[in-house]
Amino acid sequence: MIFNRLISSTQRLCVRSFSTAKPQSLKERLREIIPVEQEKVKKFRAEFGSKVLGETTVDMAYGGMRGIKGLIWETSVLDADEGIRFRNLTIPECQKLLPKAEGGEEPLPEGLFWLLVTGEVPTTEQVRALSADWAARSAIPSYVEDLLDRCPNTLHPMSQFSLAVTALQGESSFAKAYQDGVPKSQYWDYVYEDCNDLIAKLPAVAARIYRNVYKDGKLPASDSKLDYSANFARLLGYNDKGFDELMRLYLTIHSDHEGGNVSAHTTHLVGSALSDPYLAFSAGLNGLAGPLHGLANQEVLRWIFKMQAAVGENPSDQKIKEYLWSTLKAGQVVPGYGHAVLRKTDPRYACQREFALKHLPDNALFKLVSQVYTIAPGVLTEHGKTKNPWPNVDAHSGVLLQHYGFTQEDYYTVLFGVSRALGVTSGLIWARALGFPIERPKSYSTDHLIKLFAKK
Ligand code: CMX
Repeated sequence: MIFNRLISSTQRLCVRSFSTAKPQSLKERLREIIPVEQEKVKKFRAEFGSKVLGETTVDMAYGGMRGIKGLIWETSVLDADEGIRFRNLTIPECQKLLPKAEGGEEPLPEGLFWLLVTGEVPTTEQVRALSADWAARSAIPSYVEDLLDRCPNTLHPMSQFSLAVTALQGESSFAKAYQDGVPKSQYWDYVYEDCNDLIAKLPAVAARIYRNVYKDGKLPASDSKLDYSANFARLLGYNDKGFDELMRLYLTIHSDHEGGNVSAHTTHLVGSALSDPYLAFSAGLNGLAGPLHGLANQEVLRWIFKMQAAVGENPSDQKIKEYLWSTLKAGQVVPGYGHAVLRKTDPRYACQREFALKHLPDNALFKLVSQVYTIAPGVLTEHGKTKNPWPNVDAHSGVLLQHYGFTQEDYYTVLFGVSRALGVTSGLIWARALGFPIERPKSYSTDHLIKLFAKK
């Protein structure tokens, strides 16, 4: 009952109208919401803190903690069948409700960040102000530029990305404030500043890596009049309204996927030691760089190209089926398929497919990916191992990028990383606002468990 009452008080806050001349800033709004949420959590825990969330079996402990309910993540929840909801909004609802660029149809990731942080859909004015705020924070220190310029082109873009984010740590307001003895009640304020600085600086870092590795190393100046995605596109070297729209959609949908995935959980875990957001996010990036997680977007493209070489142009369904089986019989995974939580087609795949149907219906690679979509679930089901034979986000993203001439697939996970920052930093802000403690789950050795269960 108490809980319901608190939910309604938060909802009342959510429907406030914003009619002042200067739009309320994200931080001002957050300052109002945090005490309400702190009180809600306090009362909820007082009443329900001893309730059981679920049991832990021995297989769960050995099986990557799949299904163990042991994390709080405020910004999104993933349903096995429906897919992701960002603060209770599905992807199509976000596409409809979040503010757009002038003449654009896809949501602006700035608006998604506002939604993740506050639980509220921002106005266009609020989003424009956030774009301007990020533009003002976007410069990166020269030592980070030097560091990236010294990296060999052979160093994977994700390693360079993580390296640069760790190096940006020298900018952390939170680390400085902590050394100065800031009280716990103010942690969120400094973490908020770091998170916004970090997000703002990522396009300059990511584009520098791209330009160094694949182009002549020269970058244009940031354009503070453009939204985050369009400016990022220009830094990368793209001046194409279609690509701007793709970036807006891409950066929105890759942002958050509740708290248990490797990049989100790693960022959350490292942040719980009060490592600042730069250190926490660079750790998360190292997890995203794994082929079973974010690097799968690179792996998908490599796999598709190898398949193309093997099956030729306009392949029959039978040829694709045989190629899928050859991958599985070689003991490899089919990249872009399967998921630890989802049991249906990922709505992030579905919305990218919609984008392709609208903007590139005749693209040969899109047709091939669509053909694989009609065959792979059947083959994976027959193979009988994966619990989810349906495609995930990574099965589609590369095809869209290739259409716009963005052909360097070993860079694709960096784009995923720029987007993932929006979700995991929102999580960090709330973890500090709600005073979450250092994470420390209990572990056992096999011998201990044998003694516990099999001693007689
Ligand atoms: N191809 C072949 N085998 C697969 C498979 C796939 N796409 N997906 C799962 N399997 C296998 C697993 O390797 C596992 O085999 P073993 O029993 O031999 O270990 C078995 O099926 C059971 O796995 P699961 O419970 O269905 O899946 P998990 O929760 O363990 O793993 C995931 C999830 C995503 C790592 C897995 O489906 C996979 O490896 N997919 C391919 C890589 C990929 O696309 N990753 C990106 C995910 C999205 C993201 O994070 O970006």
